[in-house]
Amino acid sequence: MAISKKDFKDRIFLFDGAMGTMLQKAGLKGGHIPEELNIDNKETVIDIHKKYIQSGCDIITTNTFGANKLKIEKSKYSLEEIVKAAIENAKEARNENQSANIALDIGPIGELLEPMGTLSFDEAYEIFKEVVLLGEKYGVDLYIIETMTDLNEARAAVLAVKENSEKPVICTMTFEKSGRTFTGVSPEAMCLTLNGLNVDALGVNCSLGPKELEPVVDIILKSSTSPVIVQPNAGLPISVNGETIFNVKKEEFGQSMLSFVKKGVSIVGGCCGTTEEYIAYLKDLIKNEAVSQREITYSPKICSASKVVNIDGVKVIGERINPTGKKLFKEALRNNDIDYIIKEAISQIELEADILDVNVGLPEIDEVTYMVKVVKEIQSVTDTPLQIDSNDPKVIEAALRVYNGKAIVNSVNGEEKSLSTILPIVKKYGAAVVGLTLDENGIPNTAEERVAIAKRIVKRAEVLGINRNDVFIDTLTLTVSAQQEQALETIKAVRYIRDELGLKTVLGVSNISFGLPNRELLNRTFLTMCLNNGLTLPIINPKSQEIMDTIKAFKVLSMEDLEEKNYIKHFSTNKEEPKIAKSGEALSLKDIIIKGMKEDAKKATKLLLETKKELDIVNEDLIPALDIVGANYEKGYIFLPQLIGSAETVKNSFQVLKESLNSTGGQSISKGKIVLATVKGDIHDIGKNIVKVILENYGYEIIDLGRDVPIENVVEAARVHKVKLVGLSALMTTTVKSMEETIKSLRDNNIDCKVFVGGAVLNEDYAKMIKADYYAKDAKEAVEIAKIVYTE
Ligand code: B1M
Repeated sequence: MAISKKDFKDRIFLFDGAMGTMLQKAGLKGGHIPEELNIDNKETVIDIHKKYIQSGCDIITTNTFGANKLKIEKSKYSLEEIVKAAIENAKEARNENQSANIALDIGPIGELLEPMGTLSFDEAYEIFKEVVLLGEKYGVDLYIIETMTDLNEARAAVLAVKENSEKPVICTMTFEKSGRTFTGVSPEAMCLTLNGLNVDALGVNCSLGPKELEPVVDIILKSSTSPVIVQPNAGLPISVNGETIFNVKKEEFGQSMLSFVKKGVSIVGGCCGTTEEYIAYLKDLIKNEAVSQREITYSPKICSASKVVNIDGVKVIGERINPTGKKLFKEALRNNDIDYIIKEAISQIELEADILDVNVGLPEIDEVTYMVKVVKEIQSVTDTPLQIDSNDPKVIEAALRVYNGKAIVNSVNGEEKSLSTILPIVKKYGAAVVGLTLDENGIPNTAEERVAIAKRIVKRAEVLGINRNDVFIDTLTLTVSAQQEQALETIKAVRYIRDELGLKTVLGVSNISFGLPNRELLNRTFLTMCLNNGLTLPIINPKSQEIMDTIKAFKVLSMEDLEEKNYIKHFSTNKEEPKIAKSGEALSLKDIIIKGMKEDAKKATKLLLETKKELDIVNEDLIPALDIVGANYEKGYIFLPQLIGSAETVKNSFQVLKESLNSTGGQSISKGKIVLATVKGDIHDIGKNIVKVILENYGYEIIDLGRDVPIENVVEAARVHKVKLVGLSALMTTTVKSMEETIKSLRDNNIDCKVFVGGAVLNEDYAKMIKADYYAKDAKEAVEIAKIVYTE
């Protein structure tokens, strides 16, 4: 009988092992598309499925890991032919044991999504949807999305299943030793986001051996409200007498998996290197196990892909991304000046906002398009979670679709229309929501009436399956100059919500003081009174130092800032003043690069060119900024999306430098040809591109082979163009080896040329060791080398 969504909560399930390594073992040679074997060598695929079924697994996985439009572009078969054959093979193997279920395997697309790559969320969704529709057409029992490293890609795949199928869906991601995925996703952020999307199980696959995965599994078990699945590798691959084996034996693998089951993991299986023997051994160990109950205390948390904000105390929501009452902001929206908005985001974060409210509602702009754009841009430069602020359900849904994490929706209210349109969207995307205590009759005068509306909102949310702790109640700040008695009613309602309903509260604080002098004083005093009565999420202007200082002081007095650590850190006399990205104020090019403000980079570079030479800008601004970015990345302060954001910013700056160089110093007669390449395995090409432009500027003709260049392409280019000089760049310790092999291949093929090498990872000694003729520290030295070679 086909598996149901409920089954995962009630019993232990055993998945199979890894199709990929089994196919390799069966003789699959590198360079083939493994999914073609569903047609070309179906017996082998069926045999692998049968082996796993015989070893006792409950679910087998189709041979479709790479079956998507992009990955099989070069295949002789269509996507439909491949998926159909894969499902038929699994069905044929199932004749062995009709109780085995068939999961359609969905792997990563193979191209990065924005902002790390160029694929849009919608394109990714469509690619996954195509596969899911084939799964439905040819009949699978469930879907497993696996080996994901980008949370947004995982989200696109989950939505593609949920919107096109009723079948259960499992999603697993792959974590590195650092405890995060390659793009910086934390296990907790994965759980919050995928639980919100209502997956039927989630967890981790591939990555490492089971022991190394334990810390990640422990976090997932504590965080996930969905059943948890674990499918590790059989350790690391090692080569013994030319054969690849994995260093964790089936006994060790099985015992680790059993301990996971005892802790509460309810779906187990294997990834790379786990043959049928591993699965059979594991089956034997877990056959009498029942699902171990886990203690999960649900606390309200929101997140981006790499940062979780626990609403366990006062958290500041920055209010500045909102055109209301802000002339400059309105102008920025009308002029499509995204950098202005990004600056508002960055400066609020630097001033310690925990969450950013995002509101782009202006009657004359297309709010849906703009909201999506702003959400995407903000999440490419920062990992601070967002609050999506709009009245329009279409805007909210469009923003939640691209938001990479668990957001807050601002807001729903007690009106029937609002409840019935906003809450289903909140539920579908797994967001938290602000509940405004007003309804068809407007804002009630008394605290009791507001609390009654709050109760109604919470009840409706719960009916839809939204956890009541994810509803943050806004008891509404009214202007004290118009309705003086209302301030105390608002505060009373805050206290009631905390004490009687046990929920978190939100208030836009500064409304209190409209129309009165010394607004800061009233705002600050009202804020203190509210905080003391339980306000958790003040929506405020982080640029107001007095307000922010008040919150810091409150946290000390309310025992939230234990041992006054944060207070002392902030107010100690010898702390460094942060450089704040104030809107309207010019930042240095270095800061612009560090913050990833792409558009501002061009302006700042042009300005600098008035006082500095191009190469000085490279050496004194670009490289030092990227050094800081690199160090922040290494320390885990920023993650891949931000690293890429800074790299893109440098590209914009360098484009301006290049134009300037070409307009001033270009020389028309070639002094000689030079082949340049960033070596195989390395995609860092900023440095190589600088070297290229400078050499061209000195009159050399550059044959630029690009980055990640195969050894044979370098050899071929050097031969065909009969160059006297080849330049190779490498930025990573791991790719110096590939540089050495490229040099060796040039020598072995008797190419009569000199080789010079460069890149931050090299030095004179390394260059000698890998048998390069010259080492260039920077672009200037590259020119010196070219002069020597071409005047010899
Ligand atoms: Co990455 N990256 N990166 N990265 N990245 C480094 C190199 C790293 C040191 C960061 C860190 O962890 N601290 C680290 C390498 C660690 C190591 O092996 N020692 C690293 C890593 C780990 C990675 C990834 C693996 C991250 C990941 O995906 N988890 C991944 C690698 C992918 C791959 O290559 N297979 C990756 C990806 C990226 C981005 C795509 C995001 C981006 C590159 C964008 C691009 O190049 N198009 C990027 C960036 C920007 C960096 C840092 C921050 C900056 C590099 C740079 O452009 N510097 C870098 C940290 C750092 O260097 N501080 C880092 C500025 C550039 C002008 O300097 O290239 O040294 P440089 O060039 C100088 C000189 O060295 C010399 O002249 C230039 C001008 O003076 N020179 C030559 C260079 N080549 C020359 C050739 C010559 C002559 C002189 O003759 C031929």
